[in-house]
Amino acid sequence: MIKTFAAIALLAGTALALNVQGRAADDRLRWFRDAKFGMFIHWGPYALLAGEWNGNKIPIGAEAEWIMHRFNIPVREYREMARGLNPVKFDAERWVGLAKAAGMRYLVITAKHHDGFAMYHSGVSDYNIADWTRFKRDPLKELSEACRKAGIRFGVYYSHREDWDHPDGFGNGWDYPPAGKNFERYLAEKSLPQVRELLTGYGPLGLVWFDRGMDTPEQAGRFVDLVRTLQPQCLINGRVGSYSQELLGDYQDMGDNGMPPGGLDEPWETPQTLNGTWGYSRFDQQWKSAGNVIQRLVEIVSKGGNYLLNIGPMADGTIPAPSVATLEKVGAWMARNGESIYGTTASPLGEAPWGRCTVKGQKIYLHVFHWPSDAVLRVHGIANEVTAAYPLLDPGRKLPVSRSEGAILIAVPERRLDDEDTVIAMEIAGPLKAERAPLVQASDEGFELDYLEARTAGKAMKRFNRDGGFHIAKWTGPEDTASWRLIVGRTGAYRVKIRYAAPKAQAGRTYIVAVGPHEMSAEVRATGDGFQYATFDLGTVTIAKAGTYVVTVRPADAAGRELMYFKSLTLEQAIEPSPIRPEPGAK
Ligand code: JFZ
Repeated sequence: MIKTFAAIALLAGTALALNVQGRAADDRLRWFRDAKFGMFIHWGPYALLAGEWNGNKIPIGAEAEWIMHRFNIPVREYREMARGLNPVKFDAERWVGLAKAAGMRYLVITAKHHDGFAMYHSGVSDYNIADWTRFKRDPLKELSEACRKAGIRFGVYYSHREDWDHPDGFGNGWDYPPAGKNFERYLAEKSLPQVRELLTGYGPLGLVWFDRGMDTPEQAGRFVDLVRTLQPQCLINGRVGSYSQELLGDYQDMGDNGMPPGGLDEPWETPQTLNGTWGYSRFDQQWKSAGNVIQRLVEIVSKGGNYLLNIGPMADGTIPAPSVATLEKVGAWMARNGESIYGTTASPLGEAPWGRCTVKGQKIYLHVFHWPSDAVLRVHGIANEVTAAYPLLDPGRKLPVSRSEGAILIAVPERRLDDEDTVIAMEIAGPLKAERAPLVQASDEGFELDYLEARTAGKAMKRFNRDGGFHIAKWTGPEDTASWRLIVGRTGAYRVKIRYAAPKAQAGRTYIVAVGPHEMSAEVRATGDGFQYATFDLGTVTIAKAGTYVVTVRPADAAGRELMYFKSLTLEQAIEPSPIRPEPGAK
C-alpha cells in the first residue's frame, strides 16, 4: 500500500514539477513571443580584416567572421592584428536607435565569437577589447545601457564550445594539435567564467545566444544551470546543447537563414544575414532588399517564429550604409503595420497563394504580397463569420465581404496600399475557428500523414530539432493529439505504418491510432538515443465506404512521460493479391 502511495506521490510530484517548469518557461518567453523581431550584431577583430588576409579573400556568401579558421591564421598573428581594433566611431545610442527605428525589440551582440576575442571588458582573459587594444571602452556595457534606455531587450551571443585562441578550445587544429586538448579545462578556465561575468556585469539580459552546440548534454546543462541560477528570467536559445539531443534551451533555432515548411507550435527563431556574411566583408555587397526582409519577417511570424536579423559593423564602429538603408525602410513599414506583427500568433491557415496570415485575438491580418488582379481577395480555411474587413492603413474604409464555395471574398481596392505587403485586417465573430484540419489527398499508393498537414491539439507540438528535423512531440496524455482529415476514394485494406524516434525512456508507452471508427493500439518501441527514426508496421485497417475520415494519433493514457518523436503515418493501399491468371495457351 505504502509503495503505491509513494509511486502516486512521485508521479504527481513529477507532473507538478513539469507543470511549474512549463509555467516558468512560458513566463520567460512571453516578451520573446511578442517581440518577434531582433537585431543580431557580429562584431570583432575580423572586421579589421574585412574579408581578406594576406591577399586571400573570403568568397562572396562565405562567413567573414570565420577568416582565422578559413586561412589557418596563427594565434600569434591574429592576436597581433586584433591589437589594432580601435572603433572610434562606435556609438551605442546610434546602433540601438537603428534597431528601434527598424522596429526591432531585442538586440543580441557577439560577446565572444569563435576567434576567442572578448568584445567586452573581461576579467577572465586580457584578450578583450578594453585590455588588448587602445580602445579601452566596453562596447557591451554601453550597448546594454543604451538598450535599457530605449526599452529594447539586451542579449549576448557567446560561442561556448568553439574557441580558436584557447589551446583547449574546440576548432583550432592548426596551432594546437587536437590530441593535446583538455576541453574540460577550457570550460573551467574560460567558457563558464566568461558566461558568468556576462550574467553578473551587464544587468538583466533578455537572452544568452549560445552557438554550435556542446559535446554532451551534461556539459550543456552546466551553462543552462548557470543562466537559470544567476538570471532565471534570461532566455537560452536552442544551440546551447547538442543538435542531436532534446532541446535544453527555451526555444529552438532554425539553421542559419532557415525557414520551416509550415508552422511550428514550439517557439523558434531564425537568424539571418543582410548580405551573405555575419561579420563585415568589404567584398560582399549582395544586400537583401527591404521588401525581401519584410516578407521574410511576415512569413516567419505567420509560422510562429522570431526573426533575428544581422548587421556586421565595420572596424571603425560604423554600420555599412546599405544595412542602414534597408533597416530604415523596414522600420517605416513596421511603423505603419507593426500591429500585424507584434504580439500575434501563428496562423493555422498555412500559406495562401497571395501571402501569409498572422492572428491576434479576433483579428486576422491578411498580408498580401501578390495583389489580386480582379481586386477580390479569396481567403480559405476560416469558419467564423467576418464582422469587418479594411486596409490596416485605412481602417475607416470598410471593404465588402461575401462568401462563395466556402471561401471568404473581400473586395479590395484596385491598387495595393503598400508595395512590399499590404495588410488587410479582418475581424471575426468569436475566437478563430479554422476549418477542420486540411484534407490530405491520396496518392496512388495511399496517404502520407506528417507534421505539415497535422492539426495538433493539447500539448502535442509541431517542432524542429537540427538533428531530428520536423516532428511532433511533447505529448503525454490522451488529450494531446495529432490528427488529419482524409478523403478516401479507394475502399479496401490499408496497411498502417508509423515512423517515430523513441529513446529508451519512452519505450513501452501505449498509443492509439484511430482511422475513423477503427482503432489500433501499439506500444512504443525504443529506437535508440536522440532522434533515430524507425518505421513500424501496425497491421491493416479496412475502409469499406468511400468518404472523409479523421485519423488521430494519441497517447493511450496520461502517464506523464513523453510519447515519442512522431515523424509520419502512412496508409498504404494493401494490394490485394490478384488471382493468378493462366498464361494464354498454358495447360
Ligand atoms: C554559426 C557561426 O559559426 C557563424 O559564424 C554565425 O555566428 C552563425 C549565427 O552561427 O554558424 C552556423 C551555425 C549553425 C548552422 C549554420 C551556421 N546550422 O546548423 O545550420
